[in-house]
Amino acid sequence: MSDTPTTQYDAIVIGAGFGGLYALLRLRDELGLSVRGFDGAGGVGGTWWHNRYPGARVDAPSAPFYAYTFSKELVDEWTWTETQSTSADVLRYLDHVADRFDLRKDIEFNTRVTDARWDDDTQRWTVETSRGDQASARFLICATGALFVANKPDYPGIDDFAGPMYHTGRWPHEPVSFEGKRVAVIGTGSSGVQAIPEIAKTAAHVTVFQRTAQYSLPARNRPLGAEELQGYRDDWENLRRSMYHRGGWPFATTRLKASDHTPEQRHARYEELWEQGGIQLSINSYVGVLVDEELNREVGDFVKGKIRQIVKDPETARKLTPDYLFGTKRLILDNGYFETYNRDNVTLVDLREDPIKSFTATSVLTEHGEHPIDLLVLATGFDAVSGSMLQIDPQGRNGVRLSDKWNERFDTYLGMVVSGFPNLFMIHGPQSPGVLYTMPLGGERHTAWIEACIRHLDEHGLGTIDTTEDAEAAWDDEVNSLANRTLYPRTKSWYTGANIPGKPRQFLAHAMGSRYFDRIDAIAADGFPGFVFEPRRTADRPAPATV
Ligand code: N01
Repeated sequence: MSDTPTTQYDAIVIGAGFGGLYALLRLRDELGLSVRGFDGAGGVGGTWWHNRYPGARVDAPSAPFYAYTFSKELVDEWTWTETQSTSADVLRYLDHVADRFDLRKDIEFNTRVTDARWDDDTQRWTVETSRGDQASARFLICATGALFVANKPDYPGIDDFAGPMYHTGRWPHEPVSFEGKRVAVIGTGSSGVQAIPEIAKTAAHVTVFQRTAQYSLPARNRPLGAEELQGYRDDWENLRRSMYHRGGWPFATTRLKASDHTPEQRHARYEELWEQGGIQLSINSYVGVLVDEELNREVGDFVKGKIRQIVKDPETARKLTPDYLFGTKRLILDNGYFETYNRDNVTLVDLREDPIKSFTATSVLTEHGEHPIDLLVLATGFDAVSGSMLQIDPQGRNGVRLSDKWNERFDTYLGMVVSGFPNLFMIHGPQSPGVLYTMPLGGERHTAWIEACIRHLDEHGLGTIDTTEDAEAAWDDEVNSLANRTLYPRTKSWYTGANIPGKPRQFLAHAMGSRYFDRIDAIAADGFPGFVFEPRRTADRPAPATV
């Protein structure tokens, strides 16, 4: 660390997305702490600041639920216009939130936290930033994003390609024109599936390079009428309550069992839910789609049948047919993805049959051919969940780095704290529900827990909170045993770290969203079992920072 003078705060919040903005607000306005936020981006938005690729939308029927729930006034004053919000809409909303709650003045934008180090003597974290400044605080809140560190494939010669190359997760803010261009898209996860139909509308040609065929359901996005939105506002308390208890969404989850219906009745139900679109087929068909393999295969076969119906060329339809268990990779919602393959200007290359060998300045070379291109889009995903924390790689007690601690497993307690890293809290960390829950609401609930924890420390004259390896081992058992009751671990996905070469394989999320949050609330109410505390060594809070 440099010798630059260090500015003192009570808390530092890394990240100005949904999670970080709310943590800043609560810690500042409810606890009265001096708080400094940092974000490498030029404005608020977190993941949304960077994911502005064509077609980028929330991958759920989002409005008005993919938003903050804490303020009824905010719900009343914000008008969502479509059922599946665009990236631009979400950014506008977060800009509004930042202004409404006067958050910007406490955030340094265009400023990455490049290092963080714990000092046991002062019981404080010191961070260093990309501007070469230092700041120190009792608490380090890491709202660094589950889908932040872009994964760039290391194909031979990829950097020899002379045309523009864009990663969907790092999309430029200037408009990108595809007009008249031959475009290659590598990757068919949510980002690729959202982007491909939009790009195909204006490009001369789109060649899609697919490694794994995906399940995707029709989003059935539509305008959200004023009356419908008002209905949600009027019923907000009920909706919010059901979001708390239904995996983060208020939509009814079915109690029907597959055995309640005949195969014909089940098929009719799948048809109906397919027509309704969104995540209905997965959450509202029958209990246990992600647990019961036979049921899962039946639902998966139904979707495969739909792909065959939509895609006119049987060979393309065959290549687009997934061969893994339904929903065990992140389920995708699309607006005309499979239909796009009926266009004359779209070609699919199945990388399992025709792998990429290398790139030239003007083309992609595969085993069986050359594909001349003008523009390359990498929709190749993220070093998910753990990647953004490891990019900072904080140094905890005894000089141990997080990368030392996490070299074989991403151990945490409650998905929020790591032993040896006192007073560091992760929002949406590994082994918390994160991406399996509605993230804005999950961030609110994590923040409420952190707030309760800081109150507990202050009320009891405590300086540090840490956990133990025993608590982490027990948590690891719990997370694994829950995951192993589902079909998720059976598939290679970013949920299990399998998308990144060399990354430890581990199911990265706690699979019981709402019950997880009830559980951590109970732990807080119970006096924080599984944690260890030390008395505060400095009597006074540092004076509020002057900057
Ligand atoms: O990333 P992905 P994404 N060569 O990892 C392929 C969220 N999201 O950016 O399946 C060739 O899902 C890879 O192939 P495979 C959402 O939660 C949210 O699309 O690993 N291909 C896959 O097809 C989503 O799940 C919103 O075999 C390579 C694709 O690239 C998550 O972000 C909107 C490759 C990557 O798919 C990630 O989605 C959009 C290689 N070397 C997305 N490496 C919101 O609502 C990877 N692939 C916030």
